[in-house]
Amino acid sequence: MKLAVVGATGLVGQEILKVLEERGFEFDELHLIASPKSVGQVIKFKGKDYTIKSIEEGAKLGVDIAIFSAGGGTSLEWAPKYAAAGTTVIDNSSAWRMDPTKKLIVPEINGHELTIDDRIIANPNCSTIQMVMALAPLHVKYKLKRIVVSTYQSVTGTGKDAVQQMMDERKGINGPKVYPHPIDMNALPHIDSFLDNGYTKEEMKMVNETRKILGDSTIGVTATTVRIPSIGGHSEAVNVEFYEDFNLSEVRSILSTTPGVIVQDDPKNNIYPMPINSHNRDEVFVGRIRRDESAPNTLNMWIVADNLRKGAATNAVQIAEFMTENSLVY
Ligand code: 2RA
Repeated sequence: MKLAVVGATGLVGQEILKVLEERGFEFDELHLIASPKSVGQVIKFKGKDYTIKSIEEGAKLGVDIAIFSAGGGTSLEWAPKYAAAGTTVIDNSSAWRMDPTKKLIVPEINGHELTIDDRIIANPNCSTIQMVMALAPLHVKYKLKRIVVSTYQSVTGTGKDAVQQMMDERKGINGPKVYPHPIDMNALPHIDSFLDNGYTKEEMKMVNETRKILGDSTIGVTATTVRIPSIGGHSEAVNVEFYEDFNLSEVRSILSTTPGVIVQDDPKNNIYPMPINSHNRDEVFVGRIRRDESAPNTLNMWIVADNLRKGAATNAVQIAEFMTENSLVY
């Protein structure tokens, strides 16, 4: 089993390495690949030195699985080349997510769709993954009609330079800027670029990816995505209308027994999910579960997860595990 991590020096790439180590993912060879500026650098993994290789070199190594986290442009160009060479590509960018010939996978929800013929598998957007993890089991029971979501997203979702901008601002340093406005002590209702319909790409990812993962194009979804000066995870206020009525204790019990979901919902004791607690955790945390008293069959929830973990690295590694455990890799 030859494994490659493409984009190994980025925030998600680094997190993928941590997750591979923590989960004891087994391989015979590991190849770390990154952009030309990092080629030749040495990265330690499990006490062993790995020299960063170029993406061109990586394509010739006959790797079985490549986890890509190198951006959409790189993925559009290189994922098909790796796939043509027999590699199963698990891609963390948005390049393939809405391609009807590619699967968009959250293993706990639709891993069963994967087959040996899937050569490029899309990893969904972070803000979508954590939301569908909590909504999928409720959809099975009560059937989703409409979702209204507002996000509070960590700067880690933008990358290392964004974390640096926030830290620089905090120290009064006038450093390079990633965002069009200050991020520290601010909130930017602007994640990814704006589209002609007035929404951002991030907002439309939440709409389209949710429907694709849940396999139901009739679900109404509307999103407002906001960047806030936090690290450790994305938070989401989610208002969900169902076709069927629910009972709150049953909702709690469904969520409490959903693998990968942890209910933290004891407001009297100030217990609710927060990014400070989701940091470095693989689970999705749900709290503030309450009935929307202004509308029938409607629920409010607060969903928090480490966007670099379940929102990116962990989900990608889980897909790799699913493919190997089910002998779906050539
Ligand atoms: C963000 N969703 O947080 C993105 C990262 N994929 O900006």
